[in-house]
Amino acid sequence: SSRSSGAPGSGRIIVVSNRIPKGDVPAGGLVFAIDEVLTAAGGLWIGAADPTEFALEGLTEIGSGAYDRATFAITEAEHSGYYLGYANSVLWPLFHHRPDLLNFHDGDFEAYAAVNRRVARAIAAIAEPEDLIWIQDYHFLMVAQELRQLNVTNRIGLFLHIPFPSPTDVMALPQVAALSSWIAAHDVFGLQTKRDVTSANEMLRHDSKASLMPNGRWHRAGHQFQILSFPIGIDAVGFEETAKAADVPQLQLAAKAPLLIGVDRLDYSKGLVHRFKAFGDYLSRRTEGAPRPTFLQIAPVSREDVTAYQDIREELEQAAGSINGAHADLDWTPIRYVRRHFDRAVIAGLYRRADAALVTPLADGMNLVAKEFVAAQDPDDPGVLILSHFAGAAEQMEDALLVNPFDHGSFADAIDRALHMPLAERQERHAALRVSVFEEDIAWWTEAFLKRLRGTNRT
Ligand code: ADQ
Repeated sequence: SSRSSGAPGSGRIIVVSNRIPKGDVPAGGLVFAIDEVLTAAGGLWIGAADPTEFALEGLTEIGSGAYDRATFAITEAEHSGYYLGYANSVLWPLFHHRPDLLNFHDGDFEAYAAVNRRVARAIAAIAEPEDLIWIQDYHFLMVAQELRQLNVTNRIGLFLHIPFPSPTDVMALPQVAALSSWIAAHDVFGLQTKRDVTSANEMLRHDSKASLMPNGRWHRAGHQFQILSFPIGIDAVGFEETAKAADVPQLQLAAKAPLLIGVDRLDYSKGLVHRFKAFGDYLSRRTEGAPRPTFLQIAPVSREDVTAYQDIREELEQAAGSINGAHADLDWTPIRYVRRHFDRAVIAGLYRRADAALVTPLADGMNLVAKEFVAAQDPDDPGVLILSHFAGAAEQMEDALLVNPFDHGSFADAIDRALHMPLAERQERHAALRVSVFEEDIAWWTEAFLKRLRGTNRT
């Protein structure tokens, strides 16, 4: 159904994400990737303004240049219901296999729906028929459906950065009956892994209105849509350059002391308590006189206003204290737990300096730290990546030391193996990991998604 002024999808790209940089775009991370895409293709980036007392309709321009940036308004009450509530106390725990942490509050879903509706109205008011609409993440699962109700026929894609819930867990969502219609309103619903696609397909199989066609596309209520995996990557070349050039901060480690590193937002999905305990198990088994390892865990707090995040913080501090209490000596602190934020260059330099990385989430859409760590290594003398089976990254990174983070004994074995791995095996594993990190990088991801979205046909 081509229109007068060009085929659908040949126009601007309109990106929607909850977070939008208000000033300079920080190097690295998703916001950096979006900046790159829009700088090359032109378009508009829409994100949430800081909460205020009243929320006006429409968009406020906050910058223009190679592309435009604009914000939509949300009220303080909506921030609490939409962001802290439905997005981060319902969708986040559920999609990370933690239905036990679900926290339903009256009005939270209504706030989420209201914000999604306002975003949809703002987009509908400015979208040209050829524009591609690319929605980011779990904050906006209802925007596409709202757009369709406003008769917007543009190509609409969503990329979910977090895992898709299992068919059983998803039943804990009060809005589960509506979820498949939210998904079906997109042309392309993108997920991180094949495992996620399987879960989403499984859920849709229970929707009597949806049918999977022989070409692999879904059909529902007169429309076609696709559920596909696009594993997100990093700017591998840029990250490697940064790591090579980085000045490694003075760590004051004893000579020959092995360094293990972990870098995560402080989140219960990242498996930090299990990680600390597995490291504690490793220390308990360490033979007297063996080098004394240091585990540097960098974990800045996030979402401090959500109770589950306060709880995990306390639990982690307790675990660190008790392990250090049991093993520390006058000149040795086994766990260094740092809550600060650092420049990417510092993080990159620390990765390069480390002998092993512990990337061991209990659930994670992808986990970019695993990829950053590989990109940062010196190929001649690389560190070892210890990676959880439950990180989306495990699907592409089979040459890491894959671990089950719940099983502290085998996890401790993996730490031991990493710290004693012969150079030839380290090089071999790293070389294999490096191929996927550099080939399936952030540019590859963006291109793969946009190519699908452009090439799709809804009817
Ligand atoms: P996150 O849950 O935020 O992202 P992740 O993919 O690990 O998780 O990205 C974190 C980023 O923040 C990394 O680039 C890391 O270097 C950086 N970072 C963390 N702590 C830092 C600190 N103290 N100082 C500086 N930088 C720090 C979500 C999903 C993931 C998915 C991404 C992208 O939960 O599974 O990989 O989106 O899709």
